[in-house]
Amino acid sequence: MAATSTGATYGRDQADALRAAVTRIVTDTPVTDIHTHLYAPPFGELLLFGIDELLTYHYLVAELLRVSNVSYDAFWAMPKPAQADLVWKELFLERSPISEACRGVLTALDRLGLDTASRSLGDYRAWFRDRDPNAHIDAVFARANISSAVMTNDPFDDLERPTWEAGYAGDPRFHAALRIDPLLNAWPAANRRLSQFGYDVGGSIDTPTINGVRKFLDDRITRMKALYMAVSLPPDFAFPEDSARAKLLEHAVLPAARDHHIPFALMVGVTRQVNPALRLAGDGVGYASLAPLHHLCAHFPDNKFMTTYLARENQHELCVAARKFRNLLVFGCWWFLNNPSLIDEMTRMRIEMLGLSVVPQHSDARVLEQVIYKWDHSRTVIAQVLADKFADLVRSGWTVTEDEIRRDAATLLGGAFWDFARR
Ligand code: HDL
Ligand code: ZN
Repeated sequence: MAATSTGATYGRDQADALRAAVTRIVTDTPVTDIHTHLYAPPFGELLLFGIDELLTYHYLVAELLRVSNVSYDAFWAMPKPAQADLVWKELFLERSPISEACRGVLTALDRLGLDTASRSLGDYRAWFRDRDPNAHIDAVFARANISSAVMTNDPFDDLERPTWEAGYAGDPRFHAALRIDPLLNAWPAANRRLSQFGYDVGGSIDTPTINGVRKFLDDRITRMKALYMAVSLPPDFAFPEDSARAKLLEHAVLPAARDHHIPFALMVGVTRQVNPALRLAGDGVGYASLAPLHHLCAHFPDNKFMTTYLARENQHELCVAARKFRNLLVFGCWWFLNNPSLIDEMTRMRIEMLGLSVVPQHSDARVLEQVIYKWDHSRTVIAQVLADKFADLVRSGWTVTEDEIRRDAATLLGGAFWDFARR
């Protein structure tokens, strides 16, 4: 919900009123959540919601298995409600839930009107049991003040593909993003799948195979109305290099993104399955070179690159890279960076070096109600940073109107993305 403007103007003598106005406006400005793992209702069980899903989020599983004596195998053998019971007991009752992921569950419950002081898991389960998915999405998006969210759509996912093939016609609350990790990171298996899908691809990456991959990408981008294509990449991602990934990237993926005028999102620095026993919670992080990104931005000027890096140590040089390349848009405090202390550090760095030409945050939500806490916590930090920056401005004698603050907040909370995507 966006409130109407008061028409006020703020100068150096209205510092407190300015800070209050920035906080109110950042809270009131709807956001486009450009990277989530949420799904529109027709995707069925892929759309996760409710207290048991919130409590068994892989961030909490990792934290539970640090403090619990239960074996990995015993935990995975439990039914989900029993897993949630154990998380609740170990991380919320026997220890105060002060980690960001624990605190997030409580923020979500509280903002949905549930009494967290009761600590009654049974009451929470009963409340979620009665929810109608469509109405619940509207209620949750309203509380998170989300105008729309972008899904992560994997054309190789056997659970997701049938919904597209059954004629899914879209949902204004959810946009699609074509996620191509299997194609770029596991070519032999993807090659076999593309053949099964009926695309003319051979074992070697020659011109006919490139053309077959390109047809696949064109088909999926068009069918999904994909806002962008995305891939997550390991810390040692290299480009150029003599590899299947590099050939497919140069000769199929980037030409397709260019011709469809959509960005290509590089999500760099994830070391998959450092501890496989943790399953989805088993991925790690590594420092990555920015050389491949510099090369891609410089040598493919007609492509638009969105990027987020997973290592804290990459963040400053990423801001510098974005200053060098107008076809590069930095986004989000991804995954292990999505914590208030790091969101603050990164958002300050980004605004100081990039002004408003950045996307400060995405939620990465996997469970519907997580968008409430991920955006509540992030808006609080983004508002604090923005208020400080506006305070710096008026300290120089500059004045700023409420409409200008609203304009700039809208840029950070979606406008910069949409301008880039539509450029
Ligand atoms: O690759 C990704 O998109 C990551 O966000 C992973 O899905 C990760 O498991 C995650 O949920 N991070 O928040
Ligand atoms: Zn993600």
